[in-house]
Amino acid sequence: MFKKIVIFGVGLIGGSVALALKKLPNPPQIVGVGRSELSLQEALTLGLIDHAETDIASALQNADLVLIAAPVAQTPAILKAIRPHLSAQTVITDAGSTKSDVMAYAQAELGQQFNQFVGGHPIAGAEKSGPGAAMADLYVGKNVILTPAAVTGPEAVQKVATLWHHCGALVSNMRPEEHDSVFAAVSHLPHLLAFALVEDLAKRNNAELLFKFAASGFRDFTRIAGSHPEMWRDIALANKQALLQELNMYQQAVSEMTALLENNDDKGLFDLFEHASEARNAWA
Ligand code: TYR
Repeated sequence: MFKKIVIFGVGLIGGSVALALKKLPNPPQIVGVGRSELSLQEALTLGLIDHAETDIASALQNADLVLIAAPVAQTPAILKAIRPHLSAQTVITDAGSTKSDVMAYAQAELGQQFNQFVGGHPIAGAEKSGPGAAMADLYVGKNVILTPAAVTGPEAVQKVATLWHHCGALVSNMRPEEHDSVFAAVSHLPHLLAFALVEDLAKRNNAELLFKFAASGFRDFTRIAGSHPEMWRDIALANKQALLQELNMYQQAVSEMTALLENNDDKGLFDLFEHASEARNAWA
């Protein structure tokens, strides 16, 4: 089905798609485009891509699909650059963690060809980044959310769903706003909290001592604080409204916990821990 795929951003996310596609019986040609010459060279050396291309026109020639896998704030510039070279056959999708902003950018930048764009978000990743972190099985059994618009062509949605099925993922659809409020709660908030906790400790005079004795609980809570700073800056700003609401609710939760502790409310603390523990264990 795919003969040529162009990936903007061949890091952990784009590179893992490339590696998964390379395992197909008839793998497509994979062209990488990116800001960093170094990353593209690494992607070539690792065999993630067949070509690194700096000329967008030749990259897009006869492309079946373009995947944008760069930090979300780069999306408008990438769409602007590809628009003049986009044929009616090329489907465009992205892997950004926020969807309302990306859908608005696509509508603004692609005009008539907005119907060839399908917003996407693979719910998979790691705190590691770059081409060297790519894994062929990153998406196996993982969810991918697509956010087609009313005007999106059904064949375009089908093509993007097929791309992710090739990677072993489970595909479902959501409205962009619903997507952004769900992921503000279960992904964006926890990432911000992890960054905040690590930063709070790292700034202290005795940080060295603290980190020396931090163990598995700290490791589990803060793994995602090792994530890509630019990617998370862009996500935080793109999903600012939903995130501010989540931070607000979390602050209330922390206040309630503080009050229970100040009041030596042993029953209150136990009930809260029991309820949360049951919810966590029922999920995982
Ligand atoms: N950073 C997350 C982890 O390490 C993965 C992830 C990040 C998934 C962003 C989705 C996403 O939008 O587990």
